[in-house]
Amino acid sequence: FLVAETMDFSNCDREPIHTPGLIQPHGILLTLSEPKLEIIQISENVRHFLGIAPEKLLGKPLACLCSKTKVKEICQYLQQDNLEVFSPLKVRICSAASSLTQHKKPSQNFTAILHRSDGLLVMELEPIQASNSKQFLPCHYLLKAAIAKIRQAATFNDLLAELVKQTRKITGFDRVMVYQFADDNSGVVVAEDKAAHLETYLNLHYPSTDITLPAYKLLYENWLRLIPDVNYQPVRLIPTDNPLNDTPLDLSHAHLRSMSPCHQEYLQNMGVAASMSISLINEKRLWGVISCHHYQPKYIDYEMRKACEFLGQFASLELVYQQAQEINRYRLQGKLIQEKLRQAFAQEISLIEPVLRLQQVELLNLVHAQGAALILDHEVSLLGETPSAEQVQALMNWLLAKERQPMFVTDSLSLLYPQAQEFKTVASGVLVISIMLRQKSYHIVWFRPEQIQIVHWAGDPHQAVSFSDDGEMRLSPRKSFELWKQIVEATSLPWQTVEIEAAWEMRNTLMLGVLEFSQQALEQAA
Ligand code: BLA
Repeated sequence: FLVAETMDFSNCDREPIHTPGLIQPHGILLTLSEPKLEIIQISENVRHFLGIAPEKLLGKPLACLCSKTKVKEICQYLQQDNLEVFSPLKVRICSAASSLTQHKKPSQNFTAILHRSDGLLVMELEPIQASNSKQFLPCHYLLKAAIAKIRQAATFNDLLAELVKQTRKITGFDRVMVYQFADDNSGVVVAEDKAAHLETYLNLHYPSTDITLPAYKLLYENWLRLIPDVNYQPVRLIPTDNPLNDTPLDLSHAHLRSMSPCHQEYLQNMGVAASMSISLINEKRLWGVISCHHYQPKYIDYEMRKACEFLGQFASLELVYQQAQEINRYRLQGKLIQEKLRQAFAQEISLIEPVLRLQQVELLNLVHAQGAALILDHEVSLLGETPSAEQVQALMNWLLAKERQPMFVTDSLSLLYPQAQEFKTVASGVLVISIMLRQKSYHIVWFRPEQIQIVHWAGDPHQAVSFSDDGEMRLSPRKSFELWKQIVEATSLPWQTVEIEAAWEMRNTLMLGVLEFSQQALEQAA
């Protein structure tokens, strides 16, 4: 077992999490040959569930565990291309097995989930718990109600809020979050629904290292992952290696796959006792996960898992739709601002006034900035959160000496211009549009704060997440957050393509204004 002190994090991305040779103990995993359906591998806990020594079952036909009719039914299923569509089967362990048992156990009902891996048929058996049938409403009614609510969401943020609320409602987890990935694979908690007594994780950021590349791959390939008891003892497969190729069985698509010790420790340090993750996929990219935490062990049966998986797929489509809507609304808002400006230019004789007369929020919202400076020759006007006029002037002198481009964009100014460290809290990111005409120069500079400031404004994360004794360990969200802070030091949120487009459009509008203005000046002079 790996411990934090001895772990070399740089190797994490190479950890073969898909071939642990181990499963979680809440079900039995067996591999079968085809077409004979002989047992090739079986998990050690078959002893616990059925009272049968695993070695006794190796090489035996599946029929020694269930009725011949059931085996026939399974053989029919195997004719289909996509086993997942026809899973699960209900399997009753019948008297045929009794000759193999050491301690007779009453027969039990299991859900059998089938898929193929490494040339073998993998069968996972999860016991059907009596309490499941007592569920007040059947799963699909709960799902239907949840989807109806989610569909009503009018904006992107409403959608996220409703998604966590409904997921928590149908599953009963203590905490449900939407964790969204950035382009660099770091992430932020963008929505949360939780039991009232828990502290919030909303707006907390984590570095990309908290989810390794193989883990991303598996989250992308499988819509759902359940760890019903984080503190479980892993169970061995007997034999560990697939005899067909003498390598550990690929468990990428096995529900029971044992989790990486890294992640186990992470969840333990967070105080989490059960976890479920549902992938959110946007245009073939892992956009985020619905991350569900419980502070007691919690099992979710296969039917409900399928319902949650469907919820994730539905939410993924809605996210894509709402995101496109949001961009449309944003573009429309940009157009209205440009129109206002054009009209103002037609009436004014000054160049700065029309822009200043825009409402301050409009000018800042145009590119989602916190501050802006307008510079006409050497005259500087400031709006919102900005460096001082002298600092802005010095920045422009540096920029103009360096390059005379119509546009300049960066989300980490101090890397290029070290003096920017002094004002990184308000201006780690800058977006500049410049017009230079007949010896006159005209610039708009938008400023964005260091990312970390945004988190502080949203609520101090140091206050938000506290841990008992092991708050010092690297594998905990607070330590992760510290790491993320170091990574994003003096960096703003990246400027998005639509925002850069909006700034460019603004430059075109200004250009027209400048030309009109100089035309008027020429006419007056004549
Ligand atoms: C997996 N880490 C994950 C997963 C999530 C996170 C969502 C996928 C979980 C799953 O498969 O069910 C991270 N979960 C978070 C974060 C929050 C959350 C950030 O709820 C915030 C609230 N993790 C580390 C380090 C390593 C690491 C240092 O912090 C590597 C050394 C690894 N994370 C790691 C691995 C997995 C993982 C290996 C895959 C676990 C597995 O499927 O076996």
